[in-house]
Amino acid sequence: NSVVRLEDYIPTPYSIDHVSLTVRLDPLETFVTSTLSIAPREGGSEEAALTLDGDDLVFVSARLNGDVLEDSAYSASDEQFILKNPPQEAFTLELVTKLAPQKNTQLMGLYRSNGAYCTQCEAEGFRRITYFYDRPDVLSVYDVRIEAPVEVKYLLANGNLVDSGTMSTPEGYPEDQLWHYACWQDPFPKPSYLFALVAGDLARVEDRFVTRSGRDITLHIYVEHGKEDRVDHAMDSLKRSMKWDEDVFDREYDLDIFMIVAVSDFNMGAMENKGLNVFNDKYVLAKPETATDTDYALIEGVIAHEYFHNWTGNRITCRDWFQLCLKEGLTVFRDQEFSSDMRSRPVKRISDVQQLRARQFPEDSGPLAHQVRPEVYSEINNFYTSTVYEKGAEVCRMLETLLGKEGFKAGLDLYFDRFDGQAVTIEDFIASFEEACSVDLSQFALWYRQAGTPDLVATYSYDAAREQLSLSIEQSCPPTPGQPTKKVMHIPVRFGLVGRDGSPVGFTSVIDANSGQEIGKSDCTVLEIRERQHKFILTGVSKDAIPSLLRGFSAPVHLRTNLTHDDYLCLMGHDTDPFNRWEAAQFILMDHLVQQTRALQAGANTSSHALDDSILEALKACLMDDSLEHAFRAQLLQLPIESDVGREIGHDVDPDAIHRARESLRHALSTALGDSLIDLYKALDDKDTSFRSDASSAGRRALRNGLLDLALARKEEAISDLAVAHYHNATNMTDRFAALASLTRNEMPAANALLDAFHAEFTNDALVIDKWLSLQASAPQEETLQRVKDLLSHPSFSMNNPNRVRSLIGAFAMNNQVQFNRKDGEGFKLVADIIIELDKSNPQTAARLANNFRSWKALEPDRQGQAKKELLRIANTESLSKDVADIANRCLQ
Ligand code: B3K
Ligand code: ZN
Repeated sequence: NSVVRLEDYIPTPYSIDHVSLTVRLDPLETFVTSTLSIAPREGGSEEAALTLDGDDLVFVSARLNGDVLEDSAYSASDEQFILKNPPQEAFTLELVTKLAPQKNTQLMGLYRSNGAYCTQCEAEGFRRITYFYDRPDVLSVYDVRIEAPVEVKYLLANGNLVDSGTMSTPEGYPEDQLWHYACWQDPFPKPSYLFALVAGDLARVEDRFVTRSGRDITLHIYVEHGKEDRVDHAMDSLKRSMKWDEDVFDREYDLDIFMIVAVSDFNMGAMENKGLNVFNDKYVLAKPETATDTDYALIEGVIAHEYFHNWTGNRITCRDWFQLCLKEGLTVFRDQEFSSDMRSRPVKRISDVQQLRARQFPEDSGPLAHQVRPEVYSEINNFYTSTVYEKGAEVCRMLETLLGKEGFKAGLDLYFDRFDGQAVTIEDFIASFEEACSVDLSQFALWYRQAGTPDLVATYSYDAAREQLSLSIEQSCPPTPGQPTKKVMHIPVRFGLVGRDGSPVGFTSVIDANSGQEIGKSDCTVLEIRERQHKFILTGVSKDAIPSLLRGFSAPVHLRTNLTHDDYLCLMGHDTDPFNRWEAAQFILMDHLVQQTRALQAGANTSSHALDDSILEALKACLMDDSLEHAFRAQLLQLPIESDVGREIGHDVDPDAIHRARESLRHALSTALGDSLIDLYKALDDKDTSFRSDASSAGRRALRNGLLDLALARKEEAISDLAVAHYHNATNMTDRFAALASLTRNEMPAANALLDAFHAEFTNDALVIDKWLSLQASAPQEETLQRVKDLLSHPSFSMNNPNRVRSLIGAFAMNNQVQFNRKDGEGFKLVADIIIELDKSNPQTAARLANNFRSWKALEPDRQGQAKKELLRIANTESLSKDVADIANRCLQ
């Protein structure tokens, strides 16, 4: 079991300054001729052999400086090319390999999707095309010539198109078959993982963007024929991203053309290849009849994310894959900021925190926990995680909170200036901020090196006589694999005071009680927690007040406080920080759910723990408050999800009890809010049928659909009828699918006929069918298991397409806590069966599915036993991929 360690990093002994590739495309016999300009690196060890990476390659031939190499001068296998005694001055090496893209089911390297050729090289896919130093610190300028029959209409690669035309038919092909070629040049040195090639008979949508310095950029989006009418939103998002990066980060685009290609077979969301982004079509295609508001928002965010990589990732890249968060965390932070500016900042923040809690927190609290910047891996593809991405983004956000907007910008500007064109490390990144802001970030840097979600316990008290509010914050961090003890971290806690009447309360100064120093005046908004037990005193607090802590979720921590139920109600109704209003509601609801679950587990019946009237009043007040955004009110309606409740409980988790507790809370809320839900639902009906995808229209739909869903918790026939009418009257997918989903999840009898009708209407629309699959897989009822099994052989399902697999099996394992975690172990068994089968063709996607076992150790003993049995069965499967073996073994450790 070979592992790669950060501490073992050494540069390559040779540089590859230029790559000239000729790719002659053929489904089964593609020839790749790669001519490398190589030179020994200064200070590199003399006479070291040149060892290039390969993966599953068929070697054809090799030449050194134009001469055929003697057999004894090299060795070539499917996974390596070694030139034994390279010249100690610059030389060229020509390597020819042969590929069968049609047979590439891993979707890494060169493969075919719906008849088109495309590539995916990050992290280590380029070595499946040709032998290379396939690592991010080897930067080369690429010239690419693509050859294919003219039916393969578009021939695309990175950079600018420099030549194209017809050519004579290559030997071995029918003489009447016409061939053509295209030559592309990318002037920016790049690592091999950013290489891309796309070729096929696609449809092209064109537009342009003029940069702020006046350069005219051609924009092309390529999609399957017939999908041209679903590209507008992606194109518009791209132009807004380009403008925003100029306005906010001073980053301008650098090539003459920017291309996006949407393909239907793709392992992840999208890929930022220089000048030629390749996308999962799910993150490009949208029209109101087929895409929901959530899809629109995701497309906007992913288009922005990949575009922003041009600077954070491409112009400045990673020295090695341990530094992945250098580009990913920062780019997620940038796309989150973009979406905040395009939409509502508080609503975006709440949904990002919901994501973080749903995905990163469970990872961080289970056997797969790892650092934002890991130090060892056996399969890098398994580290494209929520920790690297989302927690990585939180670390950037904390830097901004600590340094202020200007300080953060100054640090980033220095980073861009200093490291443009280089492959760098997290240390380089941090040093830019330290230097630009003259601060010491050594303690802060622990965020990259320590895994686990820190726990903060805050205790406050008010001394009326002294007019002082004292606040003590204790931090700890639970052990994670390989890290039994943790150092004290540097944690920004944004805060403010709210009076018991709801009005903001001021103070005159902030004293660090540990040092006795005054650290802030009345404008202080952030407490920097730097000690295990850090105490602060706010002076000049003229009346009793409640501290509103961790405003905007200023750090990715788990916070407990001595605030009372009434304190939280007050924050919920009055905090000036919208995030904390939502958070206060969540806290109260979570507290209720945890207690109710415990009672159920102890044998009580469902309504043992009544909901306090004061919460109902407070929720109702917020819901009816027209000064609050619709989207925000919709978020207030969402109860904590079942997996969050499980994590809050932490051990001996019984997903059935959680589900029952949550359903009974929904029922109680629905009943108590009564007609007001339906009245508001009706009042929000927009008679204007023209669809607008903007944030405020989407917010109105979200609230209306949320109200309908909560009303359905009562399971009354009249409300079911209303939902059915909602389905039929819907003029867009958002409303239509919301009705279908609510009827299905609330187990209303009307759901089945509508599910069939929905399928019949959208049979040929794979992205809509994905919604249909995942909705059925997420339904909590007992029959879901059998239904998922049946769907595996449904004509609309295919194990070869990652989107279908994720929609059916991924949704079942991720969104269906009750059925995946069945006590009889059948849920685990089903998912394990799929993982084992899928691993044979697509290990990367199989490993992703295996991640869903990450919380098994927190389950009650019976379920733990069932999960462990399946994990062992996976781990003991013969010829298991490294990808799946790594996840299964770490889960079992
Ligand atoms: N950088 C790619 C992810 C590649 C994953 C390879 N297993 C997408 C992104 O983060 O933008
Ligand atoms: Zn990214």
